[in-house]
Amino acid sequence: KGDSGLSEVNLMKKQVSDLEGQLRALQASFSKYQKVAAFPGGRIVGNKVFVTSGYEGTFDDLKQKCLQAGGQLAAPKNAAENTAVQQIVVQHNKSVFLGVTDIQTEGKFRYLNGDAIVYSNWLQGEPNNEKGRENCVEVYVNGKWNDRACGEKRLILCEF
Ligand code: GMH
Ligand code: CA
Repeated sequence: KGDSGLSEVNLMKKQVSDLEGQLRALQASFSKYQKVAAFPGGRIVGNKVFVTSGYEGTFDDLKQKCLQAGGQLAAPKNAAENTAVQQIVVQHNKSVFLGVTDIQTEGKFRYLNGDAIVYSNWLQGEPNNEKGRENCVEVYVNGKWNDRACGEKRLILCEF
């Protein structure tokens, strides 16, 4: 048992060092694809990547396109994420629609999964539900949020 125990230890050492090599390769590969995701106009904040394709459309259109790509409409959940969204808006000089609406209950803004929002950055005086028909949320170049009619066309911004 003594000998076979030793060789088992040696086998495990070999397996651990193989895994270490594989992990290093994966880390290098991941780091490269993070850069790919952020070039030329994407932003990485923590584990989240914000990317636009430059497409413009209505809220339903944009939502569908982000889902189809395996992501979802951008929904910044803190100031750092909102700044990343703002930078993309500035870069394109076009407002984006967020993955935030009050379609379910007027005045109660939620993520697309139905959870109540945990962060917001409303412009003073917003949301004002102008003419009673603003259930979507756009981000201005100053990073501030405005509720806006979902049928308007805005720049797509997905998060992955
Ligand atoms: C109204 C006014 C404006 C405001 C818009 C905006 C539309 O026209 O209150 O000052 O910018 O609504 O909220 O979404
Ligand atoms: Ca408004």
